[in-house]
Amino acid sequence: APAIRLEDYSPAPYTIEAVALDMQLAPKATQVHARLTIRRLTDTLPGTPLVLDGGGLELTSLSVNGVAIPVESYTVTPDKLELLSPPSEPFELEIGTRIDPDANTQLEGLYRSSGTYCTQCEAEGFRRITYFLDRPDVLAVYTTRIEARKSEAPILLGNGNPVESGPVPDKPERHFAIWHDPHPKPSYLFAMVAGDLAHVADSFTTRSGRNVDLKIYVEHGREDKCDWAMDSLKRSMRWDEEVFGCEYDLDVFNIVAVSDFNMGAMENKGLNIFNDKYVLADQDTATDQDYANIEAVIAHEYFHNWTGNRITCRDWFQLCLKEGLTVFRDQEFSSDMRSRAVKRISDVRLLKSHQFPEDAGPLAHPVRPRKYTEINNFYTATVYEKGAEVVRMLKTLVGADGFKAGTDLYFQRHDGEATTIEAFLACFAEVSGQDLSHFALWYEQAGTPLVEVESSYDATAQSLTLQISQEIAPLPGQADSKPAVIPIRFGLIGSDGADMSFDKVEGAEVRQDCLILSQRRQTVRFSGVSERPALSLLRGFSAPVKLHAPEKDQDLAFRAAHDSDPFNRWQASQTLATQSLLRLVRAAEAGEELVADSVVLDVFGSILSDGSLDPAFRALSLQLPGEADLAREIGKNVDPTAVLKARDALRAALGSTHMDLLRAALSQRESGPFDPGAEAAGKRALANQALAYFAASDASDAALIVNDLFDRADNMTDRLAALTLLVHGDLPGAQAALEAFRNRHETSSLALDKWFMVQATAPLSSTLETVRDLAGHRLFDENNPNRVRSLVHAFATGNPSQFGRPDGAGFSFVADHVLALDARNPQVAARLLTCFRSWRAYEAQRSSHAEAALQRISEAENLSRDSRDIVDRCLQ
Ligand code: BAL
Ligand code: ZN
Repeated sequence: APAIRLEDYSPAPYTIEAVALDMQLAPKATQVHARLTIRRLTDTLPGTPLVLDGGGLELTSLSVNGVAIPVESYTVTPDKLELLSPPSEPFELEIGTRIDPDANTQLEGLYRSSGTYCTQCEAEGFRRITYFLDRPDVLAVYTTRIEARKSEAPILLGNGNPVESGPVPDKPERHFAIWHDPHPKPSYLFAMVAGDLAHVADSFTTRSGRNVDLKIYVEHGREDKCDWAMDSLKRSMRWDEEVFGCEYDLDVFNIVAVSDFNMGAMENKGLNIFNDKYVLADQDTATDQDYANIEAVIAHEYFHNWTGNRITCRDWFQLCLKEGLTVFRDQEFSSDMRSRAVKRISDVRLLKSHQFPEDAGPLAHPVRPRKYTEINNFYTATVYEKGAEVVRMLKTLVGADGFKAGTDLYFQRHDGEATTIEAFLACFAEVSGQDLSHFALWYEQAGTPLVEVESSYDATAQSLTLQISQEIAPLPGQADSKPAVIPIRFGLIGSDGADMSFDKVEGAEVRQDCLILSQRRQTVRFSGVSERPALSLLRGFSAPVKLHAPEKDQDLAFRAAHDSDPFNRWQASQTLATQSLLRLVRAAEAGEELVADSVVLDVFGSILSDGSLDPAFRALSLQLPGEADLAREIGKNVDPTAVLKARDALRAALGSTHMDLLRAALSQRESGPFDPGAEAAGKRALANQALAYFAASDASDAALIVNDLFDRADNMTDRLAALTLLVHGDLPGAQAALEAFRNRHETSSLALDKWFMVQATAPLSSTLETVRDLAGHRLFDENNPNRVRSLVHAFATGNPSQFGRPDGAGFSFVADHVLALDARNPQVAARLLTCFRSWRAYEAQRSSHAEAALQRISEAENLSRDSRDIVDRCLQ
């Protein structure tokens, strides 16, 4: 497929101003009638052909201004409809198409999930419903009439506000509903749902007094799992008014949860459709992480109403315009709902584990890509998470007030438009008076800058000198990099643990506590520094960079105890653990004895016993870097078995060294009624982290205590934590616990996903066999994306030592699944395929096996455009 390039953007020659859709639903033959009001743009020559996008469509009728048009005046294929000489005056084009929702396994366009008709149109699914200018810069007002058998689909939902509904004359078994959305929108925000659904209802009054009916629709019997989602929605609506000044703009806001969904959720105007994983929660089936995710995703989709829907993207290259900004907004929301420090640490962990490897390998791309062959492959951690980091840096640079003024201007100036990153940045440049042209490089350049800092202190001159450089390693299509604007928040910590003052700084701009780098190499000199400070750099992770600032273990331990910035306190303990683990990896590779460093054991002991710290923060600080994090640090010639051994050795040493402290922490586990809030969740996280180390220790009663927690747990967080320790540690009782878990949750598919996932991520040599068996289990469903993700994807991304088995069998297994899946659901297949992206970092034997698996995929016939794109880039 030819690449689509940003530089080739031009507006469509025609626009579609209004859409009246009539959808006659039937499982195998849904009839769609679209009446499009089309206008030629003034720059378009009369007679210019009109080319509409299609996707596997069957045309059943076609007329212009009410008159069927002769066959010689158009050409049609399932993927394209071309009017050779359309009227030069505004006209109405009526198109009939027939589609088969039941046959739609790719879950784009109109499909059925557990019998419910639903749609997914972003990015290019609307063209699978009718022929259209299916691009985000064509904004139309939609009216949708939905008609279905009343018994099959008593609930009929569309975008916007409900207008009318009732029985269909002369067809007693059918009924209809009409929905009208007054806000012009791109086709990717179209949605429709029809099915036999239950709902919960609530309401919200906006700050200007608009009453909004809120409803969450779910399968019957799941109504009692919607409370948290509804509560999150109301909090999101209020927060967006208070913090961003954004008010809701329709009479209803509907959310529908479906069980077959490619993405997490979708922000269709007034009718969000969700993967049910991000809606349904109760004590028995959802973990604390699930609760936090639901809160964040509900907020994210709601926030899109302004950042995405009212102001949308001119073209798909601008995807980060809505996604990066909206992720930033949902992160801020969660920070306000929970602990800001804990949220920041969690977000940075996610960024480093998902985005950094993407940015360092063959799939690296700028936050705003310049070309794509399949846009579905650009819903990436780079566009989303790095995109959010870029917005965060923008806020740091222009300040909180400048940021507020900039977003106010953006909302006011671009409301109702499809726009660009340039237009977005211009708002902030204008209100702050800052030139942001150099900063804009963050949108253009791929790769994670490596910032190296060497410091020297001169006691006589009382000065501190930093030699700073920044560099991005060469990437495919990006041999050289340019230096970026990098805001480095910092502090100089004195021996008393407090931040020190200094007189002046030369060699870089400093604004408050922020050093602003802009050159490849800079020498920065602080004067008036009264003693050698401990240097705390990149506080709050103020820029998405890799920081190398050599620091002794003792200095890291000092900062882990004293840094006034909680993020850097956490980072100091992580860096310390990482350095220690990397030494253990080298020892494991050399076949030496693995002896843990005492300074790490001490620091972890202090955190464990420091009751003054927030439990959630302590839990995070006690977590070791993951196997994949260590592999990323090692960078090349990675042997995941050595990494696993090193990590296991340190876990065991931590457990055995601190057995008494751990026992004490375990005894503090709280009982009482379940509370899903952040504070109670933090206590559970700490208790379960302590349990994990205890399970890794040489305590003779470790297995007993874990089994006991599994049996007694009254919530999913604790039950799953115990099950994971039993299964991953191959402890006595593991098989019985797996069976008990499956029996208990046989009818909850989200809980069963966890049952598959625990087994898929066990770092055991038997796991591949287990996973193979599970892929043939009666409860496995290869058509359900969540189930595939919980087994195959979890194995490929959450089990580095077994996916990366030295015999290549892990790679081969995943490749088989990519190929099988590709024919049914290319989007999910291509996403699974991205787990190979770091294949060149393995040691030689493993990387040759991984390459062979990729070659086999590449040579398959009829590979989808989605998978072709990923495999080609991985092998390039
Ligand atoms: N727009 C796709 C799903 C999301 O990012 O909200
Ligand atoms: Zn989004």
